[in-house]
Amino acid sequence: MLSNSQLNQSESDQKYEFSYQLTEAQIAQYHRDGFLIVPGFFQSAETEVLHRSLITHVDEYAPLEIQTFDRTGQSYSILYWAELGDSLLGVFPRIARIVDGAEALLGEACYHWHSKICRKLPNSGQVEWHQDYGSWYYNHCLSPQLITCAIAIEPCSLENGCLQMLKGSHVLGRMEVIEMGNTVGTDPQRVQKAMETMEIVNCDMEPGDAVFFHSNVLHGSPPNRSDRSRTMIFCGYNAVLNEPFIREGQEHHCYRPLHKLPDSVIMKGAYGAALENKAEVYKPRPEIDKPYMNIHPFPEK
Ligand SMILES: O=C(O)CCC(=O)C(=O)O
Repeated sequence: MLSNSQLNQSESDQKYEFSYQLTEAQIAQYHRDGFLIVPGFFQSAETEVLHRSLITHVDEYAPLEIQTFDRTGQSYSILYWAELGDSLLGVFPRIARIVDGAEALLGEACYHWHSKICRKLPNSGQVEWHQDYGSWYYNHCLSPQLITCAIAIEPCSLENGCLQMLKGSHVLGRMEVIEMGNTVGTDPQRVQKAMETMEIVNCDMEPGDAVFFHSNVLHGSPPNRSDRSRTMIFCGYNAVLNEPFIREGQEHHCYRPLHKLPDSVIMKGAYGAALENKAEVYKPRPEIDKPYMNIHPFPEK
């Protein structure tokens, strides 16, 4: 465990302190559009720590990922975790600037829902258009008071399958999900109708850039048609008052106190072994998490 002295803000933290507080204008933009891009939310040196760790430990990390197949049979990889220990993966979702941003946008206190790393290898599949609450509804959250902060670990462009947001679509409310590939997406007829009047925004991002998005905003990403991988970390939060009203099967999503860490934690190296994540990683179980993610058994890698 980290010691209190590591957790406490100290004078040496000062040099890593920037103003990460979201402005009133940014908060208003989030409520209008359903998402908010924050360029340079992290320094590239910070995301590079994560990037290097994933490359160095790929042999431990890759078998813990699940493979998701899109409608065309192409796949991409996701690693999930819900518990937050002191490894790099456990520390990242506790960083103050992310948690404070999530709370400012939600307008209330939150706890960690789950996080994931989505890797789209060269020439890999698309993420179908969906709303996160389309699935999280089935995890027994009464309201869509959930938010995600996605941070680019590698450059993300249309060519390598960047995130795309349908601006303003969070106001449409939760839409039905249907089976696509071995996962689910929002009913394409509804997505197409929404696209007649709403703008698709490509989240062209450099490492360290972040996008906060509402759990009802329609989003997805096109296939990676390039020879460059596209890796992002997604940190998800739920309002404390919105924890699953049926706990059974959702124990990993129930409220746990969220111990925030100083913004300097990555640059100070105040985390445990880079990927002590075997204890933290959660593999969704098709019979319990349906239709939350993969609805067919996961092919073993
Ligand atoms: O990695 C992506 O492009 C999007 C991932 C996503 O939205 C999800 O897994 O819910």
